[in-house]
Amino acid sequence: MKTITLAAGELLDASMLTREGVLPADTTQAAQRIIDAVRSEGDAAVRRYCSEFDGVDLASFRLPQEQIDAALEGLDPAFLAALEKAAAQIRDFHEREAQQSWFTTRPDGTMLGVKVTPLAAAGIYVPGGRAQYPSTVLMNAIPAKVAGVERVIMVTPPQRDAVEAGTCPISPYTLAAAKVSGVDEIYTVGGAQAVAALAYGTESIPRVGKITGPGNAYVAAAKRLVSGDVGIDMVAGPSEVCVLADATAHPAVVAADLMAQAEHDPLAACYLVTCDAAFAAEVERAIGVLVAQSPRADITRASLDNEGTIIIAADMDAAVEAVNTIAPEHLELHCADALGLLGAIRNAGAIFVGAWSTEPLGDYVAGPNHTLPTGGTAAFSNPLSVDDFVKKSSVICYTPAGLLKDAPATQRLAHAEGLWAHALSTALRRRVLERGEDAV
Ligand code: HSO
Ligand code: ZN
Repeated sequence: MKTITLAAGELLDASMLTREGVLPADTTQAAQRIIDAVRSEGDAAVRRYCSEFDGVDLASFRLPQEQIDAALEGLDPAFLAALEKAAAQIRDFHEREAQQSWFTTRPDGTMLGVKVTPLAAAGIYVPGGRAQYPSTVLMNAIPAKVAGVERVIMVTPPQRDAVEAGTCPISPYTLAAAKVSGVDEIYTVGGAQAVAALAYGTESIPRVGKITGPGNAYVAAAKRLVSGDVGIDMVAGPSEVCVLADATAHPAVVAADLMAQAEHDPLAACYLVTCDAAFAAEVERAIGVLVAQSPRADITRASLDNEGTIIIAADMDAAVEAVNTIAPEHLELHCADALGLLGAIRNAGAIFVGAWSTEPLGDYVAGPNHTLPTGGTAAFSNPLSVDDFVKKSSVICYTPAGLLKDAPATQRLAHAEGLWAHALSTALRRRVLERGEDAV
């Protein structure tokens, strides 16, 4: 890990941090070509890319319902129990955050409000290969279902070996998570072609209102390109954790939590912010011991070597400001008065308060969503939530008394904007109400 030591009175500047995550131009161009082909040729183009990129020729993209239903058979009961526990707690949390339609009335009887309507269909992208997480299926599908989305559609690349062996082309863990969280349809299609199919629809893959979920660079580029024509959640960068620790923290525990993020990806970014250089040295020593025992030592070391940063601040105020400048995806507070610091934290995707609240609890079972803003975007954006799967309509319902009250101001503003018929629309109604005349 590299160390940045801030002098007394010095604050961390964002330019001191290196951040990966810019999509290369040729990836975006390739994704655009795939999107154009899927838009104009539909299933034929999707089939061609599945064969070219995944080495798989599929007669049909849709996974038969019997295979989804059979997903739980033969799986380790302890895994299933853990999955169901996680699903129940994620569902409970997201039910609490769901927003209701609301209405208010003025004394003149005019009613105003917001009508909340679920999207008709949502598409969840699940990556293939190694970074395939059942927990991510739960974190995307459950909020959609809680929102009331009728068709939750999952897309994921088929596993070539399984297709060749004639077995189910999707990992049983992923399928089990889909089943437990109520996914309605699964299509064994991945890559930019899956994103394009969900955005514009093909003969066999339905068009959706929103596409969520992580993916490789082509998927990220495709999501960015189709956004506007369809909603997207966010284009997620590498995972991040920031631990803010004082001398009361346990070095081995902090080391394990940094490694839990580092093992995701060689580009994952881990930050340790503290005022205590001796404590930071202890953490580095503990990492050295623990990483040697990890089956993912290569990824973990690569991440900590490339992206790991220790920030030694002169005092706690500067340490907290460093956290706000980093605006990490995950923040852990390992300090004597962790809860007391909460008010000062402005920018973080998820805040884990106190030494017992380790980040992997949030990845799996705590309940809040683990899809969080990365790359500093926690300074202005939100965790994935039920809100991502609904849309809102304003409702305006005037009474005659309300119209008479608000018509003069409307007419005056309309005149100021030079919009004659805008003024007329209220003027005619006033005339009807005041003189009983029918307008023209
Ligand atoms: N920490 C990851 C989510 C995850 N971890 C899934 C394990 N599985 C990004 O928030
Ligand atoms: Zn994780």
